[in-house]
Amino acid sequence: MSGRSITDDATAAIESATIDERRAAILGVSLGITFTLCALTGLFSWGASQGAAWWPARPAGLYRVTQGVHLVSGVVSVPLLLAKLRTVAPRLVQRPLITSFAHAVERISLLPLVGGSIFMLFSGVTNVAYWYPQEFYGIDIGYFFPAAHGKMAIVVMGALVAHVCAKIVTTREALRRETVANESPAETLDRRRFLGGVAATAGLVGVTVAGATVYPLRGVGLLSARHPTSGPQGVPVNRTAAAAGVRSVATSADYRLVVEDASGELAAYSLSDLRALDQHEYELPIACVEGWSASARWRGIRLRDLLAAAGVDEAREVDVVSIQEETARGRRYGTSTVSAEVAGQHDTLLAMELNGEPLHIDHGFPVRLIAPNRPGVNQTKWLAKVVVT
Ligand SMILES: Nc1nc2c(c(=O)[nH]1)N[C@H]1C(S)=C(S)[C@@H](COP(=O)(O)O)O[C@H]1N2
Ligand SMILES: [Mo]
Repeated sequence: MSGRSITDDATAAIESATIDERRAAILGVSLGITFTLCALTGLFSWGASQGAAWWPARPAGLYRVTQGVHLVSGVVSVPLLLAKLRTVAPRLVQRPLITSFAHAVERISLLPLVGGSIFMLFSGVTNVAYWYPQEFYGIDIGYFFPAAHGKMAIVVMGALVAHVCAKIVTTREALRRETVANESPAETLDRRRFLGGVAATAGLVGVTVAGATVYPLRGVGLLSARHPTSGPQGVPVNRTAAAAGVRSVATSADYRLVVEDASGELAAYSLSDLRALDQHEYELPIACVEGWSASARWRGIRLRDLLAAAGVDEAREVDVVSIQEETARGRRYGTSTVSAEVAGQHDTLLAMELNGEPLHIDHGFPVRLIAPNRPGVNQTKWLAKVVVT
Protein backbone atom coordinates (compact mmCIF):
# COMPACT_ATOMS: atom_id res chain seq x y z
CA MET A 1 0.00 0.00 0.00
CA SER A 2 2.99 2.28 0.45
CA GLY A 3 2.89 5.35 -1.73
CA ARG A 4 -0.52 4.63 -3.25
CA SER A 5 -3.74 5.96 -1.90
CA ILE A 6 -6.99 4.06 -1.85
CA THR A 7 -8.40 6.36 -4.51
CA ASP A 8 -5.50 5.55 -6.82
CA ASP A 9 -6.22 1.87 -6.42
CA ALA A 10 -9.92 2.41 -6.99
CA THR A 11 -9.21 4.40 -10.15
CA ALA A 12 -6.88 1.69 -11.35
CA ALA A 13 -9.64 -0.87 -10.85
CA ILE A 14 -12.15 1.25 -12.74
CA GLU A 15 -9.72 1.93 -15.56
CA SER A 16 -8.98 -1.71 -16.04
CA ALA A 17 -10.99 -4.61 -17.30
CA THR A 18 -10.99 -7.98 -15.65
CA ILE A 19 -8.92 -10.64 -17.33
CA ASP A 20 -11.97 -12.45 -18.62
CA GLU A 21 -13.74 -9.30 -19.79
CA ARG A 22 -10.89 -8.45 -22.08
CA ARG A 23 -10.59 -11.99 -23.34
CA ALA A 24 -14.33 -12.21 -23.94
CA ALA A 25 -14.30 -8.86 -25.74
CA ILE A 26 -11.49 -9.81 -28.11
CA LEU A 27 -13.09 -13.17 -28.89
CA GLY A 28 -16.49 -11.50 -29.20
CA VAL A 29 -15.25 -9.02 -31.80
CA SER A 30 -13.50 -11.82 -33.73
CA LEU A 31 -16.66 -13.91 -33.73
CA GLY A 32 -18.68 -10.86 -34.76
CA ILE A 33 -16.48 -10.54 -37.85
CA THR A 34 -16.46 -14.24 -38.82
CA PHE A 35 -20.22 -14.66 -38.18
CA THR A 36 -21.07 -11.57 -40.24
CA LEU A 37 -18.91 -12.77 -43.15
CA CYS A 38 -20.43 -16.22 -42.87
CA ALA A 39 -23.99 -14.88 -42.75
CA LEU A 40 -23.56 -12.57 -45.75
CA THR A 41 -21.90 -15.22 -47.90
CA GLY A 42 -24.51 -17.73 -46.73
CA LEU A 43 -27.24 -15.38 -47.88
CA PHE A 44 -25.49 -15.02 -51.25
CA SER A 45 -25.26 -18.79 -51.55
CA TRP A 46 -28.93 -19.22 -50.75
CA GLY A 47 -29.92 -16.53 -53.27
CA ALA A 48 -27.60 -17.90 -55.93
CA SER A 49 -28.86 -21.47 -55.58
CA GLN A 50 -32.50 -20.29 -55.67
CA GLY A 51 -31.74 -18.34 -58.86
CA ALA A 52 -32.59 -15.01 -57.16
CA ALA A 53 -32.78 -12.12 -59.65
CA TRP A 54 -30.28 -10.05 -57.62
CA TRP A 55 -27.53 -12.66 -57.98
CA PRO A 56 -25.48 -11.53 -61.02
CA ALA A 57 -24.38 -13.71 -63.94
CA ARG A 58 -20.91 -12.16 -63.78
CA PRO A 59 -18.11 -12.10 -62.69
CA ALA A 60 -17.90 -15.79 -63.51
CA GLY A 61 -15.85 -16.68 -60.43
CA LEU A 62 -17.75 -14.68 -57.80
CA TYR A 63 -19.60 -17.61 -56.21
CA ARG A 64 -16.38 -19.54 -55.85
CA VAL A 65 -14.95 -16.65 -53.80
CA THR A 66 -18.04 -16.00 -51.67
CA GLN A 67 -18.50 -19.70 -50.92
CA GLY A 68 -14.81 -20.07 -50.09
CA VAL A 69 -15.19 -17.21 -47.61
CA HIS A 70 -18.31 -18.91 -46.23
CA LEU A 71 -16.40 -22.13 -45.65
CA VAL A 72 -13.33 -20.53 -44.09
CA SER A 73 -15.21 -18.04 -41.88
CA GLY A 74 -17.50 -20.81 -40.67
CA VAL A 75 -14.76 -23.26 -39.84
CA VAL A 76 -12.58 -20.61 -38.19
CA SER A 77 -15.57 -19.74 -35.97
CA VAL A 78 -15.44 -23.20 -34.35
CA PRO A 79 -12.28 -22.66 -32.25
CA LEU A 80 -13.29 -19.03 -31.62
CA LEU A 81 -16.68 -20.08 -30.28
CA LEU A 82 -15.19 -22.82 -28.10
CA ALA A 83 -12.69 -20.34 -26.63
CA LYS A 84 -15.42 -17.80 -26.04
CA LEU A 85 -17.65 -20.34 -24.29
CA ARG A 86 -14.70 -21.46 -22.21
CA THR A 87 -14.03 -17.84 -21.21
CA VAL A 88 -17.59 -16.90 -20.29
CA ALA A 89 -18.60 -20.27 -18.80
CA PRO A 90 -18.14 -19.10 -15.16
CA ARG A 91 -20.41 -16.15 -15.84
CA LEU A 92 -23.17 -18.30 -17.25
CA VAL A 93 -23.68 -19.89 -13.85
CA GLN A 94 -23.03 -16.73 -11.82
CA ARG A 95 -25.52 -15.89 -9.01
CA PRO A 96 -27.91 -14.12 -9.02
CA LEU A 97 -28.88 -15.44 -12.43
CA ILE A 98 -30.83 -12.30 -13.23
CA THR A 99 -30.20 -8.79 -11.89
CA SER A 100 -32.48 -6.60 -14.04
CA PHE A 101 -34.92 -6.70 -16.92
CA ALA A 102 -32.20 -5.80 -19.42
CA HIS A 103 -30.02 -8.49 -17.92
CA ALA A 104 -32.87 -11.01 -18.24
CA VAL A 105 -33.31 -10.16 -21.93
CA GLU A 106 -29.58 -10.54 -22.47
CA ARG A 107 -29.52 -13.92 -20.66
CA ILE A 108 -32.49 -15.27 -22.59
CA SER A 109 -31.03 -14.17 -25.95
CA LEU A 110 -28.02 -16.36 -25.15
CA LEU A 111 -30.08 -19.50 -25.59
CA PRO A 112 -30.81 -19.10 -29.34
CA LEU A 113 -27.39 -17.48 -29.81
CA VAL A 114 -25.28 -20.19 -28.23
CA GLY A 115 -27.54 -23.15 -29.10
CA GLY A 116 -28.10 -21.83 -32.62
CA SER A 117 -24.40 -21.13 -33.23
CA ILE A 118 -23.45 -24.63 -32.15
CA PHE A 119 -26.11 -26.04 -34.47
CA MET A 120 -24.94 -23.85 -37.39
CA LEU A 121 -21.30 -24.83 -37.03
CA PHE A 122 -22.16 -28.49 -36.49
CA SER A 123 -24.50 -28.76 -39.49
CA GLY A 124 -22.11 -26.74 -41.67
CA VAL A 125 -19.06 -28.79 -40.83
CA THR A 126 -20.93 -32.09 -41.24
CA ASN A 127 -22.19 -30.98 -44.67
CA VAL A 128 -18.65 -30.15 -45.69
CA ALA A 129 -17.65 -33.61 -44.48
CA TYR A 130 -20.47 -35.14 -46.59
CA TRP A 131 -22.38 -36.37 -43.59
CA TYR A 132 -25.97 -35.96 -44.71
CA PRO A 133 -27.97 -38.19 -42.39
CA GLN A 134 -31.36 -38.85 -43.96
CA GLU A 135 -32.57 -41.15 -41.28
CA PHE A 136 -32.61 -40.86 -37.52
CA TYR A 137 -33.37 -44.08 -35.60
CA GLY A 138 -35.54 -45.22 -38.48
CA ILE A 139 -37.30 -41.85 -38.89
CA ASP A 140 -36.93 -40.26 -42.32
CA ILE A 141 -35.47 -36.79 -41.73
CA GLY A 142 -34.77 -36.08 -45.41
CA TYR A 143 -32.78 -32.90 -45.87
CA PHE A 144 -33.32 -31.77 -42.28
CA PHE A 145 -29.77 -30.54 -41.70
CA PRO A 146 -29.26 -28.56 -44.93
CA ALA A 147 -32.76 -27.05 -44.65
CA ALA A 148 -32.42 -26.26 -40.95
CA HIS A 149 -28.98 -24.70 -41.57
CA GLY A 150 -30.65 -21.92 -43.56
CA LYS A 151 -33.57 -21.41 -41.16
CA MET A 152 -31.44 -21.43 -38.03
CA ALA A 153 -29.18 -18.78 -39.58
CA ILE A 154 -32.05 -16.29 -39.29
CA VAL A 155 -32.54 -17.12 -35.60
CA VAL A 156 -28.82 -16.84 -34.87
CA MET A 157 -28.40 -13.54 -36.69
CA GLY A 158 -31.39 -12.08 -34.83
CA ALA A 159 -29.96 -13.22 -31.49
CA LEU A 160 -26.53 -11.91 -32.50
CA VAL A 161 -27.88 -8.43 -33.23
CA ALA A 162 -29.59 -8.40 -29.82
CA HIS A 163 -26.41 -9.64 -28.15
CA VAL A 164 -24.22 -7.02 -29.84
CA CYS A 165 -26.64 -4.26 -28.78
CA ALA A 166 -26.55 -5.52 -25.20
CA LYS A 167 -22.77 -5.87 -25.10
CA ILE A 168 -21.39 -3.09 -27.26
CA VAL A 169 -20.65 -0.71 -24.38
CA THR A 170 -18.95 -3.31 -22.15
CA THR A 171 -16.96 -4.62 -25.08
CA ARG A 172 -15.77 -1.20 -26.17
CA GLU A 173 -14.69 -0.36 -22.64
CA ALA A 174 -12.93 -3.67 -22.11
CA LEU A 175 -10.97 -3.10 -25.30
CA ARG A 176 -10.18 0.55 -24.62
CA ARG A 177 -8.61 -0.03 -21.20
CA GLU A 178 -4.98 -0.76 -21.47
CA THR A 179 -4.48 -2.39 -18.11
CA VAL A 180 -6.11 -5.48 -16.79
CA ALA A 181 -7.07 -5.32 -13.10
CA ASN A 182 -4.93 -7.14 -10.57
CA GLU A 183 -3.16 -9.10 -13.25
CA SER A 184 0.17 -10.59 -12.32
CA PRO A 185 2.89 -10.97 -14.99
CA ALA A 186 2.19 -14.71 -14.99
CA GLU A 187 -1.49 -14.04 -15.69
CA THR A 188 -0.63 -11.62 -18.48
CA LEU A 189 1.49 -14.30 -20.08
CA ASP A 190 -1.28 -16.85 -19.57
CA ARG A 191 -3.87 -14.54 -21.18
CA ARG A 192 -1.61 -13.84 -24.17
CA ARG A 193 -0.85 -17.57 -24.51
CA PHE A 194 -4.53 -18.45 -24.44
CA LEU A 195 -5.46 -15.91 -27.11
CA GLY A 196 -2.34 -16.74 -29.10
CA GLY A 197 -3.28 -20.42 -29.00
CA VAL A 198 -6.81 -19.68 -30.16
CA ALA A 199 -5.52 -17.46 -32.98
CA ALA A 200 -3.05 -20.12 -34.09
CA THR A 201 -5.72 -22.85 -34.04
CA ALA A 202 -8.16 -20.67 -35.97
CA GLY A 203 -5.46 -19.79 -38.51
CA LEU A 204 -4.46 -23.41 -38.91
CA VAL A 205 -7.96 -24.76 -39.52
CA GLY A 206 -8.66 -21.79 -41.80
CA VAL A 207 -5.64 -22.51 -43.98
CA THR A 208 -6.27 -26.24 -44.11
CA VAL A 209 -9.89 -25.90 -45.24
CA ALA A 210 -9.00 -23.09 -47.66
CA GLY A 211 -6.98 -25.75 -49.50
CA ALA A 212 -10.32 -26.94 -50.91
CA THR A 213 -10.63 -23.84 -53.02
CA VAL A 214 -7.39 -21.81 -53.06
CA TYR A 215 -4.96 -23.51 -55.44
CA PRO A 216 -1.70 -22.46 -53.77
CA LEU A 217 -2.98 -23.91 -50.48
CA ARG A 218 -4.12 -27.25 -51.84
CA GLY A 219 -1.03 -29.01 -50.52
CA VAL A 220 -2.10 -28.19 -46.98
CA GLY A 221 -5.80 -28.85 -47.58
CA LEU A 222 -5.76 -31.62 -45.00
CA LEU A 223 -9.20 -30.87 -43.65
CA SER A 224 -10.89 -30.43 -47.02
CA ALA A 225 -13.27 -33.17 -48.07
CA ARG A 226 -12.56 -32.62 -51.76
CA HIS A 227 -9.15 -31.93 -53.17
CA PRO A 228 -9.52 -29.40 -56.02
CA THR A 229 -7.47 -31.43 -58.48
CA SER A 230 -8.55 -34.95 -57.51
CA GLY A 231 -11.05 -36.93 -59.54
CA PRO A 232 -11.38 -37.82 -63.21
CA GLN A 233 -10.08 -35.20 -65.68
CA GLY A 234 -8.55 -33.26 -62.78
CA VAL A 235 -11.90 -32.18 -61.29
CA PRO A 236 -13.53 -33.58 -58.12
CA VAL A 237 -16.80 -35.48 -58.43
CA ASN A 238 -19.65 -34.93 -56.05
CA ARG A 239 -22.02 -37.70 -57.08
CA THR A 240 -20.93 -40.43 -59.44
CA ALA A 241 -23.07 -41.75 -62.29
CA ALA A 242 -23.36 -45.06 -60.46
CA ALA A 243 -24.55 -43.34 -57.27
CA ALA A 244 -27.10 -41.34 -59.27
CA GLY A 245 -28.31 -44.47 -61.05
CA VAL A 246 -27.92 -42.94 -64.53
CA ARG A 247 -25.23 -45.14 -66.07
CA SER A 248 -27.27 -47.22 -68.50
CA VAL A 249 -29.47 -44.38 -69.80
CA ALA A 250 -26.49 -42.02 -70.16
CA THR A 251 -24.50 -44.53 -72.24
CA SER A 252 -27.41 -45.86 -74.31
CA ALA A 253 -27.18 -45.58 -78.11
CA ASP A 254 -30.74 -44.21 -78.04
CA TYR A 255 -29.69 -41.18 -76.03
CA ARG A 256 -31.41 -37.96 -77.15
CA LEU A 257 -31.32 -34.44 -75.73
CA VAL A 258 -34.88 -33.15 -76.06
CA VAL A 259 -35.86 -29.48 -76.27
CA GLU A 260 -39.50 -28.89 -75.38
CA ASP A 261 -41.96 -26.23 -74.33
CA ALA A 262 -45.53 -26.31 -72.98
CA SER A 263 -46.80 -27.38 -76.40
CA GLY A 264 -44.50 -30.42 -76.50
CA GLU A 265 -41.25 -31.54 -78.13
CA LEU A 266 -39.53 -28.96 -80.33
CA ALA A 267 -36.41 -30.93 -81.24
CA ALA A 268 -34.38 -33.99 -80.25
CA TYR A 269 -30.63 -34.33 -80.72
CA SER A 270 -28.52 -37.46 -80.81
CA LEU A 271 -24.89 -37.28 -79.73
CA SER A 272 -23.70 -36.84 -83.31
CA ASP A 273 -26.34 -34.14 -83.92
CA LEU A 274 -24.98 -32.30 -80.89
CA ARG A 275 -21.38 -32.69 -82.03
CA ALA A 276 -22.31 -31.20 -85.41
CA LEU A 277 -23.42 -27.93 -83.78
CA ASP A 278 -20.96 -25.03 -83.18
CA GLN A 279 -18.63 -25.82 -80.28
CA HIS A 280 -17.11 -23.20 -77.97
CA GLU A 281 -14.55 -23.52 -75.21
CA TYR A 282 -14.33 -21.53 -71.95
CA GLU A 283 -12.58 -21.75 -68.61
CA LEU A 284 -15.17 -21.85 -65.83
CA PRO A 285 -15.09 -23.03 -62.21
CA ILE A 286 -17.23 -25.65 -60.54
CA ALA A 287 -17.86 -24.25 -57.08
CA CYS A 288 -19.71 -26.48 -54.67
CA VAL A 289 -21.82 -25.26 -51.78
CA GLU A 290 -19.52 -27.34 -49.58
CA GLY A 291 -16.76 -24.87 -50.34
CA TRP A 292 -14.47 -26.77 -52.70
CA SER A 293 -13.98 -25.38 -56.16
CA ALA A 294 -11.98 -26.21 -59.25
CA SER A 295 -11.33 -24.43 -62.53
CA ALA A 296 -11.67 -26.34 -65.76
CA ARG A 297 -11.85 -25.93 -69.52
CA TRP A 298 -15.29 -26.80 -70.84
CA ARG A 299 -16.21 -27.26 -74.48
CA GLY A 300 -19.68 -27.58 -75.84
CA ILE A 301 -22.69 -25.90 -77.39
CA ARG A 302 -23.97 -22.53 -76.26
CA LEU A 303 -27.37 -22.96 -74.62
CA ARG A 304 -28.66 -19.95 -76.59
CA ASP A 305 -27.48 -21.55 -79.86
CA LEU A 306 -29.35 -24.75 -79.01
CA LEU A 307 -32.51 -22.79 -78.27
CA ALA A 308 -32.14 -20.90 -81.55
CA ALA A 309 -31.60 -24.17 -83.44
CA ALA A 310 -34.79 -25.53 -81.86
CA GLY A 311 -36.69 -22.47 -83.05
CA VAL A 312 -36.81 -20.55 -79.77
CA ASP A 313 -35.68 -17.06 -80.74
CA GLU A 314 -34.46 -15.11 -77.76
CA ALA A 315 -32.68 -16.14 -74.62
CA ARG A 316 -35.48 -17.63 -72.55
CA GLU A 317 -35.74 -19.00 -69.04
CA VAL A 318 -35.38 -22.77 -69.19
CA ASP A 319 -35.31 -25.75 -66.87
CA VAL A 320 -32.52 -28.22 -67.49
CA VAL A 321 -33.65 -31.69 -66.51
CA SER A 322 -31.33 -34.58 -65.79
CA ILE A 323 -31.78 -38.24 -66.64
CA GLN A 324 -31.56 -38.54 -62.88
CA GLU A 325 -34.91 -36.81 -62.52
CA GLU A 326 -36.53 -39.74 -64.28
CA THR A 327 -34.81 -42.27 -62.08
CA ALA A 328 -36.28 -40.30 -59.14
CA ARG A 329 -33.07 -40.55 -57.11
CA GLY A 330 -31.75 -37.34 -55.64
CA ARG A 331 -34.61 -35.23 -57.03
CA ARG A 332 -33.10 -32.09 -55.56
CA TYR A 333 -30.24 -32.26 -58.03
CA GLY A 334 -32.23 -33.48 -61.01
CA THR A 335 -33.48 -30.15 -62.35
CA SER A 336 -32.29 -26.57 -62.25
CA THR A 337 -33.69 -23.36 -63.61
CA VAL A 338 -31.56 -21.18 -65.89
CA SER A 339 -32.74 -17.56 -65.94
CA ALA A 340 -33.10 -15.76 -69.27
CA GLU A 341 -30.08 -13.63 -68.32
CA VAL A 342 -27.90 -16.69 -67.68
CA ALA A 343 -29.23 -18.53 -70.75
CA GLY A 344 -28.13 -15.53 -72.85
CA GLN A 345 -24.48 -15.58 -71.69
CA HIS A 346 -21.92 -16.54 -74.35
CA ASP A 347 -20.30 -19.04 -71.94
CA THR A 348 -23.43 -20.78 -70.70
CA LEU A 349 -22.69 -24.15 -72.25
CA LEU A 350 -24.09 -27.59 -72.70
CA ALA A 351 -20.68 -29.10 -72.18
CA MET A 352 -19.53 -32.29 -73.89
CA GLU A 353 -15.79 -31.99 -73.23
CA LEU A 354 -13.76 -31.29 -70.11
CA ASN A 355 -10.08 -30.35 -70.11
CA GLY A 356 -9.69 -31.47 -73.72
CA GLU A 357 -11.32 -34.90 -73.36
CA PRO A 358 -14.86 -36.19 -73.88
CA LEU A 359 -16.78 -35.51 -70.68
CA HIS A 360 -16.26 -38.29 -68.14
CA ILE A 361 -19.49 -40.06 -67.17
CA ASP A 362 -19.07 -38.94 -63.55
CA HIS A 363 -18.89 -35.32 -64.75
CA GLY A 364 -22.17 -35.62 -66.64
CA PHE A 365 -21.62 -37.46 -69.93
CA PRO A 366 -23.10 -37.09 -72.47
CA VAL A 367 -24.07 -33.44 -71.77
CA ARG A 368 -24.05 -31.22 -68.72
CA LEU A 369 -24.83 -27.61 -68.01
CA ILE A 370 -21.98 -25.26 -67.09
CA ALA A 371 -22.61 -21.54 -66.60
CA PRO A 372 -20.70 -18.59 -65.11
CA ASN A 373 -21.10 -17.65 -61.42
CA ARG A 374 -23.42 -20.55 -60.67
CA PRO A 375 -23.40 -22.73 -57.54
CA GLY A 376 -22.23 -26.27 -58.30
CA VAL A 377 -25.54 -27.72 -57.23
CA ASN A 378 -27.18 -26.03 -60.24
CA GLN A 379 -24.57 -27.19 -62.78
CA THR A 380 -26.81 -30.11 -63.69
CA LYS A 381 -25.19 -33.28 -65.05
CA TRP A 382 -26.50 -35.99 -67.45
CA LEU A 383 -29.03 -33.78 -69.22
CA ALA A 384 -32.14 -35.36 -70.74
CA LYS A 385 -34.24 -32.28 -71.49
CA VAL A 386 -34.16 -28.54 -71.88
CA VAL A 387 -37.64 -27.23 -71.09
CA VAL A 388 -38.58 -23.69 -72.19
CA THR A 389 -40.79 -22.29 -69.40
N1 LIG B 1 -27.88 -34.61 -62.11
C1 LIG B 1 -27.05 -34.15 -61.16
N2 LIG B 1 -26.32 -33.05 -61.39
C2 LIG B 1 -25.48 -32.58 -60.44
C3 LIG B 1 -25.35 -33.22 -59.19
C4 LIG B 1 -26.12 -34.38 -58.96
O1 LIG B 1 -26.07 -35.01 -57.90
N3 LIG B 1 -26.95 -34.83 -59.97
N4 LIG B 1 -24.51 -32.68 -58.23
C5 LIG B 1 -24.29 -31.25 -58.34
C6 LIG B 1 -23.28 -30.73 -57.41
S1 LIG B 1 -23.78 -30.59 -55.79
C7 LIG B 1 -22.08 -30.28 -57.81
S2 LIG B 1 -21.01 -29.52 -56.74
C8 LIG B 1 -21.63 -30.46 -59.21
C9 LIG B 1 -20.29 -31.18 -59.21
O2 LIG B 1 -19.92 -31.49 -60.50
P1 LIG B 1 -18.78 -32.55 -60.74
O3 LIG B 1 -19.20 -33.80 -60.02
O4 LIG B 1 -18.64 -32.72 -62.20
O5 LIG B 1 -17.56 -31.93 -60.15
O6 LIG B 1 -22.56 -31.18 -59.98
C10 LIG B 1 -23.91 -30.84 -59.76
N5 LIG B 1 -24.74 -31.48 -60.73
MO1 LIG C 1 -22.28 -29.34 -54.76
